[in-house]
Amino acid sequence: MAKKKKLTKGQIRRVRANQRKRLDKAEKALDQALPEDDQLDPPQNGTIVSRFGQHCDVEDSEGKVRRCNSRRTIESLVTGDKVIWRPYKQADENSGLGGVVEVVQPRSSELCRPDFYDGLKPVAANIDQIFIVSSVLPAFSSQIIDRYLVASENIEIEPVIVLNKTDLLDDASRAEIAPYLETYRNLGYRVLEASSLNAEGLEPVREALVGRVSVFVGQSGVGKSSLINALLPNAEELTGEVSTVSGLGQHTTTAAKLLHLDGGGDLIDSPGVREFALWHLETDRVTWCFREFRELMGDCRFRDCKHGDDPGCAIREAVEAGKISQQRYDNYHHILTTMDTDKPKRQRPL
Ligand SMILES: Nc1nc2c(ncn2[C@@H]2O[C@H](COP(=O)(O)OP(=O)(O)O)[C@@H](O)[C@H]2O)c(=O)[nH]1
Ligand SMILES: [Mg+2]
Ligand SMILES: [Zn+2]
Repeated sequence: MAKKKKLTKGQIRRVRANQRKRLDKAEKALDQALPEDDQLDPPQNGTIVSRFGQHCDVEDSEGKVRRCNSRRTIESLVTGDKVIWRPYKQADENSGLGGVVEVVQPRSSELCRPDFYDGLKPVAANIDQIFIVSSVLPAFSSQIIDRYLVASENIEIEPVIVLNKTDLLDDASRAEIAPYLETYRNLGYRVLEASSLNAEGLEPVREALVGRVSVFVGQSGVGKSSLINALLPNAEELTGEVSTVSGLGQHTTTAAKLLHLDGGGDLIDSPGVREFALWHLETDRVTWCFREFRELMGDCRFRDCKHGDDPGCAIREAVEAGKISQQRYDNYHHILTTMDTDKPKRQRPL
């Protein structure tokens, strides 16, 4: 096959300008498809409960949900966003659309996932609690939990660790996992144990959710959707078998969906937050996100201490003295070494 000729910088610029023009034109056409002012009711507040491509479901103050599209001035729209929208006076019979999102309110928090091509992508907005769900099938991984903990610490949102599928634990696996859970509890993290299958341990989970906006994260297959179904019998979240080959779940939840808890509080099931973005963090920030390392950060002999085998490293010495868990220390270094390879292509230096 003939080798493709490389474009010159000028050619690349022209191709890009043409693409931008086409995009502008398409977006203008989209906007023109939106109804005129006189076809719309006055603006009102709403919450995005789900988002699908160009469309989203907006819930009004009475709990009624309408499928909407949005103005092209809106850059991003995610589940949990507070918006100002206008209902159509008459729903569009062809498209099923019933309103237009006009403005997104500033977010109090934003949970992002790394997208290999687009960099950071928001998944949920205005959350105040992150439920890190884990299990024994797929296998329990403190490495994954620590990554989620770092991400939670970084955006300063309280994490709660939930070990689901306790019905699958036997004496051996219980003994293996217990020290990890103990480490997290000693660090001051809330750790809950539950089984969505036999409805054990659900009450403490429910109590932790009341009055908060929580997002469920964790590997596919750990039982996030099952837990939500057990907590909210009307939720009807799709669940999927864990593959016997890979030990992982299938991706059954397709869009992040916000659901209401009976006693007040919202929860968001997330399909896309298998992994939080960490590659954009500075090394020092990752160190800071390990909360037991935080207070020791100024105590190392050298200012540029890598907290490895550097002489006089306060963090390593704390590990050697048994004050910091070896596992946490190993996971910390593992996170740092994988940060560069995790980077989306665009963010990597050429
Ligand atoms: N044994 C057991 N299986 C569970 C439990 N919770 C969920 N599962 C199963 O785990 C699989 C994946 O669950 P799902 O909720 O889809 O996981 P998600 O990908 O995290 O949303 C399904 O086959 C569920 O039936 C549990 O508490 N115990
Ligand atoms: Mg799911
Ligand atoms: Zn150090």
